[in-house]
Amino acid sequence: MVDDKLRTPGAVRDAERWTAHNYHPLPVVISSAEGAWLTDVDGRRYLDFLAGYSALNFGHRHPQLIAAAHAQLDRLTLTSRAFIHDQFADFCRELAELCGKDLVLPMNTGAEAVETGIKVARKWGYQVKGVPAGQANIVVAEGNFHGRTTTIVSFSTDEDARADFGPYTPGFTVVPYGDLAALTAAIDENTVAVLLEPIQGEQGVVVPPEGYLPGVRQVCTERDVLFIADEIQSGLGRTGATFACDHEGVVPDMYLLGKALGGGIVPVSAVAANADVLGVLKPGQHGSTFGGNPLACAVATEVVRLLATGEFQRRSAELGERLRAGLEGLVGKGLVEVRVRGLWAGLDIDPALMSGREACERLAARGVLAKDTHGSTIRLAPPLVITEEEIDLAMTQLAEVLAA
Ligand code: IF1
Repeated sequence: MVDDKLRTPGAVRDAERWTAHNYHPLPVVISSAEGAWLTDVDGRRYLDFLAGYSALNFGHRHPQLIAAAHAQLDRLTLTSRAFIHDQFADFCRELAELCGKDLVLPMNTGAEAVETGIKVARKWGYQVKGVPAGQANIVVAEGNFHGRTTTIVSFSTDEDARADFGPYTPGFTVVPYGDLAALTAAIDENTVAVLLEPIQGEQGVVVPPEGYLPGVRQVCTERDVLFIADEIQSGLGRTGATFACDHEGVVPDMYLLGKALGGGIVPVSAVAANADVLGVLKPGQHGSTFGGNPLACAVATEVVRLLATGEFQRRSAELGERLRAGLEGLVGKGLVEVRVRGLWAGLDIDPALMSGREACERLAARGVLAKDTHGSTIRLAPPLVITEEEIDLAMTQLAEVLAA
């Protein structure tokens, strides 16, 4: 018997009472999880098709990641960067090698990696490119999502994310996403960087036109502008490759990484770039209390080793085709459009049928957890450990929700 109405356990009311209402969570109270499965306080199980917004690419509590965390917890958890620790070099070297870059700068959240990228690009602009002091500008895309700091929301085009947080940080030019001519026209002599998601996540998994990313790469090279790829959500296996940029053979000047880099255990983010870029930073010019801490490095090094085999990227590519087939079979049966890259999909539901939120509530009542982005769009991003049967199960439930 499918319980079509989600009960609102006492724990939901309690949470609502004691927290700021900056989220509108589904009324589901999770108490444990393993792999792609969650269990709530009443013992009901759910298939996780959000995976922490792609922070759980390796599933909940991946044994190798948990083991790395346990081992480090029993040895050393924090030193600050005032000293070095024995996990630091391996993490930075192995991540730099995965990225094909000289250097890594570890931080904690995705927004901190984005802020680091912005600061480094500006300093590089003044000290290397020769942009006049205070004149640096960075080209960004409409529909971007790069985090929630006041500087990052300064260039957001989402009013919910931006309104009433001014005064805003200047120095950003917004152009339509996917429009190479508009981006090229926006670059002037003071442009120090182009900052883009290779696929826009929060916008609903928007894949740019073929050739766009190579075009951006070329114009940045020609105009001596840094190409900064925000791979915080799209990276680390999600799209069927190590990085979303890989699909078109594009190598950015800076990779911004986060989410899954922490293995779903600790916040870990990082900027990877060559020495001519990250080398502009001198001691005392940037930092973070927890950035590169021993626990974070121990877990993230294991994440990099999981990715080094290519197994997760292959799974994402192969199973992504099953996800694509399942979703494309629902176009015209409640779905208007689907966008899929690896195990990452954006679905536009017929607005006349229901909102994305309503679809997610009905999916949750049927044991599948997902999240709406805007309006009638929902994003699916299961852990990369998902199986064919679990994908089929989720597709069956989605079909029934759309048909109800
Ligand atoms: C929320 C979604 C939103 C990101 C990209 C940087 C960051 C994110 C491409 C910042 C973070 C999270 C934030 C979370 C919901 C989720 C999200 F797209 F993933 F669904 F909001 F757009 N670059 N995305 O996606 O990383 O500082 O959060 O570690 O804020 O509601 P963070």
